[in-house]
Amino acid sequence: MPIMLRFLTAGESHGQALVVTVDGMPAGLELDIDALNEQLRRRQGGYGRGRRMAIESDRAEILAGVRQGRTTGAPVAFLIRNRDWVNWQQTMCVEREMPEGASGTRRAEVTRPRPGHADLAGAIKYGHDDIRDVLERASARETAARVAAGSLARQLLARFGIRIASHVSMIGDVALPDGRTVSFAEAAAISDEAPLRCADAAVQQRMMAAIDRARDAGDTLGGVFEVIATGVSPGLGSYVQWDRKLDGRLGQALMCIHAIKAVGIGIGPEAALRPGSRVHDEILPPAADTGLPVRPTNNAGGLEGGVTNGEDIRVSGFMKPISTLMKPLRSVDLATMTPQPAAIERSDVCAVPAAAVVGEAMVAFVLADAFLEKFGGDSIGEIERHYASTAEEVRRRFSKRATPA
Ligand code: EPS
Repeated sequence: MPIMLRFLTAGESHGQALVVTVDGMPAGLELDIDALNEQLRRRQGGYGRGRRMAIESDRAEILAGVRQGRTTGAPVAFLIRNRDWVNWQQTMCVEREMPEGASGTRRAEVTRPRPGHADLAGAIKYGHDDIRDVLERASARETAARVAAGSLARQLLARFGIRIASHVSMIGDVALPDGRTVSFAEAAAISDEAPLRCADAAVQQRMMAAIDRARDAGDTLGGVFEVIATGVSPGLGSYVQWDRKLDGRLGQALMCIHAIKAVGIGIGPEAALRPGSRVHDEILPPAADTGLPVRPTNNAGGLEGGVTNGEDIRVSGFMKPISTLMKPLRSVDLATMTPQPAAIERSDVCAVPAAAVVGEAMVAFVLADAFLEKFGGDSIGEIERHYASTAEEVRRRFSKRATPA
């Protein structure tokens, strides 16, 4: 996979902090740290979150790669502290012997894996007896670090008029009506204070009631979110090689978010059910403003042949219900191999709106990577020159052909 931009995270859910290093950012991007922190705040919201989010107020500290407000071209490193750590020092201490004065309480080992979580597979893979060694890193807390990385990518894209928004289209079996398409403007206008960031207030009420019922039953709920990117230049990605197809890269970007079980592009799985005449987006002569042929519909979600076509990118993530159940499923105690209910850890009932924000971050990152591939350069100025000359060339080609003989 051609990668211009990459990031690596480290950190446990109840350790000292999360860290993330972003490599490949060009020099000269003005970094808006308040906007970045606003993205972290958005990730913490949503109806159905657990008590942890009342403890945390995530903020990124920049450790490297930025000087006097601008990226230098060096790797950018962020640190996000876990405020909850003070309650976990005895359980999470790095030292072999617990340091004197470590705060919190020492928690018992976790030995009853939760079905659906990484618990059992991780304990087998790494040879852990205490499942805490698995769940601390497998936790979706790690996504805070991804949002910091994605927010940096988003600021790069914004510099070139590419904007990203999301909305929640389904919680459990409560969904927007069939055929209801949410435009970019509509998704961008949804308030971050809206409990589930759903575009339809009445549907949102029913979604909240479904979450209440799940909570009362000791159960959890998943759902579907859609990420929309607008202003995306045509020609990102490529059809010439499997690992250059942008739909495949976006698919991976969403599939690797915790609890995502399927990804749809444009109308997604619906495309398999309809005849071709109701799937493919017709091509009409160019509009005066963009110079590009007009597409009256966008069922393809902005991607044909793994290449952006200039329409909005639309990608959906299908999230399974969170695997910690207050009324636990059957499991086995790995210490005794006897049947036991699965362990209960503090958790959320539903985290689909948070996953949508993480989805925005991952989409931003992959789009920024593909953008740098096409318009690459080591500084913003250099990229701007490449971008402007390509846009001008596209306009020139199509406008010349539109001129009557
Ligand atoms: C999360 C932090 C976690 C969970 C959740 C996401 O905090 P804690 O485990 O202390 O409650 O709220 O993680 C999971 C659902 C999971 O399965 O790990 C966060 O910051 O988003």
